[in-house]
Amino acid sequence: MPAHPGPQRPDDSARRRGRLRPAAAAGSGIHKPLPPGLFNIRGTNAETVPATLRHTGYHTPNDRFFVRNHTTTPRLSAANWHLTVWGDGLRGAPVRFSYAQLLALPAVTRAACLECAGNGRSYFTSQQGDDVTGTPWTLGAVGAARWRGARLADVLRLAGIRPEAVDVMPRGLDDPYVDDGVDYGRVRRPMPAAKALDDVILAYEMNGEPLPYDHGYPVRVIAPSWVGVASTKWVGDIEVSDRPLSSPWTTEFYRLFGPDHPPGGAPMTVLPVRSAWELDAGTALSARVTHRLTGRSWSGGGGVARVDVSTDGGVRWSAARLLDEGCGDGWVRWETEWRPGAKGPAELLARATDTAGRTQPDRSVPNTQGYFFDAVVRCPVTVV
Ligand SMILES: Nc1nc2c(c(=O)[nH]1)N[C@H]1C(S)=C(S)[C@@H](COP(=O)(O)O)O[C@H]1N2
Ligand SMILES: [Mo]
Repeated sequence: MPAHPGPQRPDDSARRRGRLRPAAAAGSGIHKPLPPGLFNIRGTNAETVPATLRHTGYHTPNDRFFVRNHTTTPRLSAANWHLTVWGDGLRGAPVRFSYAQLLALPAVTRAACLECAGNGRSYFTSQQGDDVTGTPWTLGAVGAARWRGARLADVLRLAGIRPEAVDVMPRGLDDPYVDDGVDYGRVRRPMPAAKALDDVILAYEMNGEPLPYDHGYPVRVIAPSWVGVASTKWVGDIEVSDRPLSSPWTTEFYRLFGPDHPPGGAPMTVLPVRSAWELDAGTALSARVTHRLTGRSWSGGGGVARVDVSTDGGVRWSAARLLDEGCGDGWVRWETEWRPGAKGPAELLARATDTAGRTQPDRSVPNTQGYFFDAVVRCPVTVV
C-alpha cells in the first residue's frame, strides 16, 4: 500500500530566503506551510497570490495551490481508507473499494483548472459596491494541476449503477460543517448522473505526487469545469439515487440568490470566464521602459479563444499574445508589452472570450453570496 510521503516540504528557494514562518498557518487548520508572499490566509482558507504564478509553468505547484476548507484538513491514512458506493440507484447492496482496488483500475490523467465559485468575490464590493457575504478572495482561488485517478464512471459501473439513476452525491470525511450554531453535516453536493458518468475523476495524484493532505488525500473527486465545491476532497462515500438529491451545498450555499435571480435561487454548475494579471495591485512600473506583462485566463465553458488587454483603463484594447492553446478545462497564459509614457496611476484590464463565445462583461450580475464574479477586473498600477 503506497504510504503518504510524509509532511510536505516547502520549496527550498523560499526557505533559503527565510520567508517561511510555519506559525503563519496556525489556526487555519491547513497542514502545508503558507509562506506570506505566496498565500493570503483567509480564515480556514488560503489564497494563492496571483502574482506569484508568473514564476511557475502551466501547472500550479502543489505547495502554491489554493486551499478552500470548510473546517480543517484531516490527515487520513490510505491503508484505512475505503470508499462506499450506496443507494437506491444501484442494482444491489453497497459496494466498498479500497485504495489498492482504486489504483488497480485503469488510470486517466487530465490537466484541469480547479476554482472556487467565489473566486474574485472581493471585487463585487470594491468595483461594484455590492454587499456580499463570504471569503473576500481576489483572483487566487484557482489553480491548474495534472490530476490522475480512476474514472468515477468505472467505479459506478462496478458498483452496479442502474440506468434509472439520476443523481450521485459524494461526501467528504472531514468534520461536519457548523456555522452560526447550525450543523450542516459533512460536505456533500449532488451532481447529475450524466456528469458523474462523463468526465469526473476519483483522483489520487496531483502533479505526479500523491494528493497532499490539504487537497484531499488519499482520494478526491475532480469534476472538470464545474464549481470547485463539486470536487469533494477526502471522499468517503457516494450515494447513487434514482430520485433528485439535494444538500445545503445546492439549496443554500453555492446557489445564486438576489433580485436578478429566480425567487428560489439559481443552481450553479459550470464556471464562468475570468482573467488575472500576474501582478500585485499597486505595482510600480518605470515610465519609458518596455515591460513584459503576463497573465492567465480560464473558463468552465471550453477553452479560451482570445484575450484583449487595455493599459489605459479600458479606452483602447489590443489582443494579448496567447502562450498556450486554449484547450478544454485548462487555462491559457498570455503576455503583452507595455511602455508607459506619463507618470501616475494607471489601470490594467484583461478581458477573455471563450470558445463558447462568452466574454467577460464590464459588470457582474450581483448575488447575495458573491459567486461568479466574471467582470473585467481593474488592476491598479503606478507609473514612476
Ligand atoms: N470534503 C470537502 N471537499 C471540498 C471542500 C471541503 O471543505 N471539504 N471544499 C470545496 C470547495 S468549496 C472548493 S473550492 C475545493 C477546493 O479545493 P482545494 O482546497 O484542493 O483547492 O474543494 C471542495 N471540496
Ligand atoms: Mo469553493
